[in-house]
Amino acid sequence: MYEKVYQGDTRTASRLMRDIEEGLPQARAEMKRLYPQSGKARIIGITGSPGAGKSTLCDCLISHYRKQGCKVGVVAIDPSSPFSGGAILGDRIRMSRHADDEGVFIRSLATRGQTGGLSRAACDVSAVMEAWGAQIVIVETVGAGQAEVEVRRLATSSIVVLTPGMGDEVQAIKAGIMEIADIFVVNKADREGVERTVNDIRGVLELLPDGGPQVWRPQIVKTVAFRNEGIAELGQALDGHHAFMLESGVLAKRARERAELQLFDLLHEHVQLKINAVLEKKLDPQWREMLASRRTDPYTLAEGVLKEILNGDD
Ligand SMILES: Nc1nc2c(ncn2[C@@H]2O[C@H](COP(=O)(O)OP(=O)(O)OP(=O)(O)O)[C@@H](O)[C@H]2O)c(=O)[nH]1
Ligand SMILES: [Mg+2]
Repeated sequence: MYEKVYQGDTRTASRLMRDIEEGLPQARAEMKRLYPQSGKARIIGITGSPGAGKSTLCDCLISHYRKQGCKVGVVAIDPSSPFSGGAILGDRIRMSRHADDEGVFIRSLATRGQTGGLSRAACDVSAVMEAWGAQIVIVETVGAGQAEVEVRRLATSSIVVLTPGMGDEVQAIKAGIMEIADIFVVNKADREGVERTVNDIRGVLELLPDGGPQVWRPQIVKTVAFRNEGIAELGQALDGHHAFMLESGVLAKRARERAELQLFDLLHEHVQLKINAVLEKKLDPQWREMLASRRTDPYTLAEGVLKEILNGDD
């Protein structure tokens, strides 16, 4: 029922994504079927502070890869902040020139505050995009926090976007928060203070221990995204990183880790659903009262819930 996904039908692909989110068995069966074919797309993560220019860069990269004849999927992660509605809307507008392009597939995802939930969802979405034909999947998240870390695990190349005059952020890199970048983009290079920011990043990178030829040295690229400047260089840096990942065997290693993580996330989700179901039954007003008045204790209750889950009477 999802055959059209493989012919590049965007609507069917969207439906499959929705159905898998809703946990429909036929969607899960389809994911099992397409899994062996997936895992070949390049997944480019873009993170950075709000307003750094991630969506604009994303738009530039879409054009860059479309010119090379690649189909491109974009996953925009909604940080579920009060601003996110606007941000996502803005993203859609900024990328709207690709809206009618059948070779571009843009999809927003909401974070649900649950560990692993986001990477699980992003994993599924990018697998479907791949089945739909995407050779490149770009994942945009607002920097800082769990979402960023989770997306990093999914990406084959990670871009962290900085802008001039972000002294504090470079400090954050120093503190290790952003040591995760494969490529640093200093966007808004039309503004004052670019060289200072570049030098600050360079200074931090010099502090990294030389890990030898098996360890990638992060690169720095300057861009003016809204004028499409520096995008060819960024494309080159991305190609360079990808080639390095292939040759060094890191790509294969990351793919293994990703598959294990996906297994872990899925199991986590299954178990969580079971816990919720049992708790819903067990935690009636009487139990709540007993717990509150300490006539029973959470230890005993947890053991009881666990027993019920293990007996698997669902
Ligand atoms: N001066 C300057 N402005 C830019 C540049 N690139 C993007 N902008 C502008 O910066 C603003 C934010 O750009 P976005 O691409 O929405 O940034 P973002 O990081 O996706 O923002 P959020 O998704 O809201 O976190 C927009 O008004 C862009 O036009 C640039 O190179 N120079
Ligand atoms: Mg954005």
